[in-house]
Amino acid sequence: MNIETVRVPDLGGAEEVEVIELTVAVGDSVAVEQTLLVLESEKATLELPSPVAGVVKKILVAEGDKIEREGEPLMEIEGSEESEGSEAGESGESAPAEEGEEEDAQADAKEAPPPEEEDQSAVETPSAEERNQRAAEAPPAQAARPAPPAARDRETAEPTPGAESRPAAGGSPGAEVYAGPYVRRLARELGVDLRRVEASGPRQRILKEDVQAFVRQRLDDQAAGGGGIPSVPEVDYGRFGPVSEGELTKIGRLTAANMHRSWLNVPHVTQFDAADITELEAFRRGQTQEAEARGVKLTPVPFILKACAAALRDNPVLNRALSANGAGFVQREFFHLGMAVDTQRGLLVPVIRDVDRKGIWELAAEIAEMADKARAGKLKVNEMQGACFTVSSLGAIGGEGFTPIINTPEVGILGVSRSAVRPLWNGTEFAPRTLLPLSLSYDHRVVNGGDGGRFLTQVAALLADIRALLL
Ligand code: CAO
Repeated sequence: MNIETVRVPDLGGAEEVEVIELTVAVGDSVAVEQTLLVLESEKATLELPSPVAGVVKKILVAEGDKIEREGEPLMEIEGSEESEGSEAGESGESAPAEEGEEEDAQADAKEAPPPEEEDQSAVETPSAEERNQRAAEAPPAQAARPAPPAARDRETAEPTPGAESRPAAGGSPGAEVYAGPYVRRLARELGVDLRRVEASGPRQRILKEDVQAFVRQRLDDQAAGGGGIPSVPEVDYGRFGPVSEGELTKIGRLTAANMHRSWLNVPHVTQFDAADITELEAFRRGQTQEAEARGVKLTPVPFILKACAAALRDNPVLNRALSANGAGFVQREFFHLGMAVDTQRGLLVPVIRDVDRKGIWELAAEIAEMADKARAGKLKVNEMQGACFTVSSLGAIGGEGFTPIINTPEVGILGVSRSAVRPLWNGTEFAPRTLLPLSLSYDHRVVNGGDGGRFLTQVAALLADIRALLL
């Protein structure tokens, strides 16, 4: 068995290098060209490859160590039989010799192919001469993007085990990217998803420069108009007629930001239906005296909230929230409903808690109280938090339908428009019925059309026969 000493390569004029990452531990089996550690000088980073296949016997440095002398021993690797006879020599020899060649050294280190899975010993370690030759021939990092060799598909499907084939942080399993540990750490620190970075290294390997270029591009995009979305050109409206200017209210600014965020992030679908509320309206009118005695105005809104709570109970998908990483969900087991209130200062959404446990009169009183508080600017922060789903009623204002924007992180919102008496075919004739237009917007990442359809159909059915609300 041959012991290979891995040494600090030619530093190409750098005064000192730092060991920024050890990617193997004593006892690890390593393949030829597998990265052993990452060195960084002021100008470049260098992933030091193993000259042989074997087992790490000794590690003579620690992360953070600063090294000034070339040739200093870093690791000892006991070569396996297959790799003996390799002409690689000590890895320190394979680094570029001339000053100013750090970048080449990096390209050189990246140029070396990853070990083949079938027969690692079959991969020849290039001699120092070959390496320098390759480095000289290597295209600049950003200029050329070599086509992936055919073998890459296989590597993607069955990644080589070890540090270099770990999925990117936050990446989904199977979505492999090829990058060294230093690049992965850099990406983690900068919050860059490596799956979105275009690789310019050999075999689609992502280089440090690729991550930097990605970040630069993002910053440029943002400067050019917000996350890559083309900006709306500024217009001098005064050229076309008299104008005046004003400021959005604080609530208006918050609403704008929330709506924009929801619109950009959430794939909205809106479904429409109309509830036959003829019976509900007859019942409601029959309660006029009772309402006066209680001092509460009974509008359709409490019935709508109650129907939504029941439909949420029976269609729990609408009562979910997508988890932060998009891979799971939170199922709410409570039924707090937001209710959009139009105020002078802007749109406010107080939350009516535990709608499923409250009666119609109690809800009617609470809706009126919350709407008054909203209009008087007296809502407390906690009175606007914790909603599962929102109802936005424009019934008192008018309109036949609209497509409400979801109040994220909720996944559904019901828009209610103005009811009207319309002719409805009952099988033998057209009969005058009071129809209430409903529009349900939902987050299509969480809610499918079937879920949305069932939910909305149930809401309409409950409003058509409010006796079912008691069940
Ligand atoms: N169809 C027909 N009439 C309706 C109706 C409907 N869908 N909904 C309510 N009405 C009637 C009520 O019965 C009431 O009539 P009467 O005074 O004759 O009884 C009248 O409209 C006024 O109702 P209201 O506004 O006092 O009370 P409400 O319970 O209907 O609504 C609230 C309360 C807070 C939802 C409402 O006042 C409001 O602010 N709506 C605007 C919400 C909004 O801005 N949504 C858009 C958000 S997205 O930008």
